[in-house]
Amino acid sequence: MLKRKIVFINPPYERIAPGYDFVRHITNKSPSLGLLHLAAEVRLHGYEPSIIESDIFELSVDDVVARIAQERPLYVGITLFTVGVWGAAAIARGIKAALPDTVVIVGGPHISSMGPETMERFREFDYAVVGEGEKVLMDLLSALETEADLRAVPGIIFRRGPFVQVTSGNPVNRLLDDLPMPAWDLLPDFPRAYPPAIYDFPRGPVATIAASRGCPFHCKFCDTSTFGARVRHYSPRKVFEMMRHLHHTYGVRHIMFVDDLFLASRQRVTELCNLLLDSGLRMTWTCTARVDTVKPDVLKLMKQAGCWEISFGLETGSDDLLQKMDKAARVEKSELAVGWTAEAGIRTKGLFMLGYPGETAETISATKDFVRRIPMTIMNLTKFTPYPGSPIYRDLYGTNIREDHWEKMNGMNFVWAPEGITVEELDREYQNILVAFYKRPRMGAYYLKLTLQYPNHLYRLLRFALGFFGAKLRSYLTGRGGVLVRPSEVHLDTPSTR
Ligand code: B12
Ligand code: SF4
Repeated sequence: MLKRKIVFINPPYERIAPGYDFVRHITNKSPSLGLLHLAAEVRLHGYEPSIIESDIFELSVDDVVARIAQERPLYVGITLFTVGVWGAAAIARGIKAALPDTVVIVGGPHISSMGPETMERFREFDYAVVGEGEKVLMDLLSALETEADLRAVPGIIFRRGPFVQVTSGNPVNRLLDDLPMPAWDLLPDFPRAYPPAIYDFPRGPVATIAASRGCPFHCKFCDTSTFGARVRHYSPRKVFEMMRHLHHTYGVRHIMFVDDLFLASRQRVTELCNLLLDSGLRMTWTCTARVDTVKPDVLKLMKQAGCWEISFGLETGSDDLLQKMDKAARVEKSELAVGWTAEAGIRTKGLFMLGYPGETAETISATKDFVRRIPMTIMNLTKFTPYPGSPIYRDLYGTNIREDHWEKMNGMNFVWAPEGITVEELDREYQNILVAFYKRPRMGAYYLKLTLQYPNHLYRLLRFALGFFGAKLRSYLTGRGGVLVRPSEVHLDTPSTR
């Protein structure tokens, strides 16, 4: 019997802001874990899935369409981040032209936050799945194949003539342990082709795991519409088994936990650490945490069990801005958590953003002071972006759709500027904050030591450095005074243009 083919696509998207191309050498190349989960699920039900990671293999829209035309699948499933919607639509149009009978299904964070609007705008997408995809996709495929009434499938969007219909309900997987393991075997050249950002891991190869889903908090810049507020966990035993499988089957040496709240349950983390310690499985790992979820004793245990780095959403050095963001923590708490983490011998990656509504010269200066005084080892600074689905999006745009901004929503473009600051000033401050943090003898010595300890990062670093100095030089030579961003290529919203 011929198997039913389904090709999953992570579409091409603008990953790097114009003027910052050199950043490509050091950024994260993790595959879509969502597609790996979906591929495993459909395979379990007799389908023949494959996965195309466009950005990682630098495939254009035409490349992807040509591959689909060759494979002739019954279905195509595209994952949508806001930044990737236009690329995905171009792919869907190409597929419709080449293979009119192939059904195009979309899902992912952008659909969870702006599904009906997207389906209205892009008629090249046939069906959309809202929220968590495993169960709903299977229900949709089964309804399509048995010609059942689509209105009975909860959590989908489809068309009836010119109208878009949304079915209510958003079934979530309550027992994550029942899901099949992500289909890592379907990824070409896994795990070597998928390194995370430079200096974010000691030794590769690396793989990602989401050990839980959901977050009950409502930080105003964050889009939590895919997994919702209810936190669900894999059991520590299952997480341990996934780690062991990755290690033994693919030689993976480092795991990046991508859960929103890895430390939400200290008991589970403690159990996982004990399993790792008892088994002697010597893998390193990193995770994300809120500053109010760490305590010295757990940190110590995590370190013993291989934890190498924790990413904290520190955001800013200003309490006033933290309050505006509805972050429960304050600067003092952040300092305490980062201090405890350093004492436990775990690195801190600080996640910051610049340009949030209410940002001023004072808050920028507070952030510069803050990043210099805490024992943080790596800093990730994104340019504030109001993602659809985040509470701040509604505050800034109400029910407007702003699809003209979607292609720029990668955290590396300013698509909105706070009152009284220009994009050029923000861009200059963006560089200044990073320089304030990295350009210190202490950091120089630290990174030199790290590079000697883990020389695998050197090649990527050199390519980045050459690119950066080249871009700076070009900026000075063309009279742009060292500014790297090219404002003519950025659509910007300011209070006066809205
Ligand atoms: C790991 C991660 C990354 C990794 C891997 C990205 C990837 N392609 O998966 C890296 C570091 C590369 C990354 C980069 C970016 N990320 Co990111 N990332 C995450 C994070 C923390 C976890 C994602 C994850 O693996 N979840 C677990 C898997 C199982 O879930 P999933 O991928 O969502 O898939 C499920 C459903 O969405 C659905 N589904 C997904 N695709 C499809 C397709 C079909 C056909 C169907 C039926 C269903 C379906 O079913 C899946 C299984 O249940 C999330 C936060 C979060 N909680 O999700 C942010 C998040 C997804 N990222 C976000 C953003 C903005 C970005 C960037 C644009 C900028 C940035 N901040 O770095 C880039 C662009 C990336 C891109 N286009 O690939 C936003 C997305 C908001 C939006 N509306 O676009 C999120 C939600 C963070 C947030 N809270 O604001 N990211
Ligand atoms: S930033 Fe983190 S804690 Fe806040 S809502 Fe998003 S996932 Fe939850």
